[in-house]
Amino acid sequence: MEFVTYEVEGMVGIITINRPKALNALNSAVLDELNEAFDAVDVNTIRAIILTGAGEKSFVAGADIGEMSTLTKAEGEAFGKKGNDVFRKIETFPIPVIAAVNGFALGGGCEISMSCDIRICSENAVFGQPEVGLGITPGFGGTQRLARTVGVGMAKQMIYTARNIKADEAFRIGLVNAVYPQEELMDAAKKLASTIAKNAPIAVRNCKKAINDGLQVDMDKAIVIEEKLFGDCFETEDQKAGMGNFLEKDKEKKLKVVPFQNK
Ligand code: DAK
Repeated sequence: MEFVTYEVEGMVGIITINRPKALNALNSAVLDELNEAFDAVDVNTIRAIILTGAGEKSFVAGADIGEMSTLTKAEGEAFGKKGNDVFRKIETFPIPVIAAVNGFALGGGCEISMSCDIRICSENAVFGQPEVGLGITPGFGGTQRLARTVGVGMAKQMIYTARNIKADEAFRIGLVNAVYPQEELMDAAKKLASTIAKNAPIAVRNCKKAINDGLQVDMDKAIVIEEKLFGDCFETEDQKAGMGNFLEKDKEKKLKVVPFQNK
């Protein structure tokens, strides 16, 4: 692949968007390769993914404005669908995806970070939805996911004004969970991913599905979704080993990483 790299470190996969000359802007080739990279993840051995951008300046500076500038209506729709399909794949990916936002996260960059489960960023990160300044609406889910992430009023303000915000403001409004010096960001992302990876994989997956699916329906239906995914954990090796270790009161065993098995 030319624009996306995929590395494995233990139980953590690292996907890097690598087009630094264009500040990692998303063109069709990048979107295709991202799709391929997520397809290549062996979810039976990998338990969390980190998504980041190459270089120290930009996570993703948006959809590729050069490529978009000449699109017809039909091509624009097809480009939107290509992006939305990849973003939805990330959002519904069976294992957690952490966005390590290492600089500009504008337009499609902000949007792809919001399709991840968790966002952390470096101190130089800048978030924004500048689309209305370019004569378009956010097209990769920004109008939907930003409102769900930071609340309707703040999302409307950011989208209508096209104002960029810095890392500290992104943290204050809940767009990112934590801010790190640039040189500490990847280590922090790996530590977070490893902490997730040490927990029971079926339970973690079911939590992701319960939260995602539950948010789409009313509370009565959401509770039923949780009940089913809770029940689904029983009789698995994860549940037997996890509870067994606790009941054995073996401190050593309780604290060690349990080799949980996938279904
Ligand atoms: N696309 C293409 N190239 C980009 C780019 C982008 N989004 N952002 C930066 N680049 C390129 C620049 O053109 C420049 O290339 P060269 O001139 O060196 O060849 C190189 O990256 C370095 O950028 P700058 O020279 O501009 O660097 P600066 O440090 O001065 O500025 C910046 C950094 C991030 C502030 C600036 O580059 C900038 O404002 N970039 C554009 C940010 C932006 O507006 N992004 C949002 C794009 S809109 C839809 C589907 C999708 C979308 C919408 C609708 N549908 C189908 C409905 C999504 C839209 C967007 O994401």
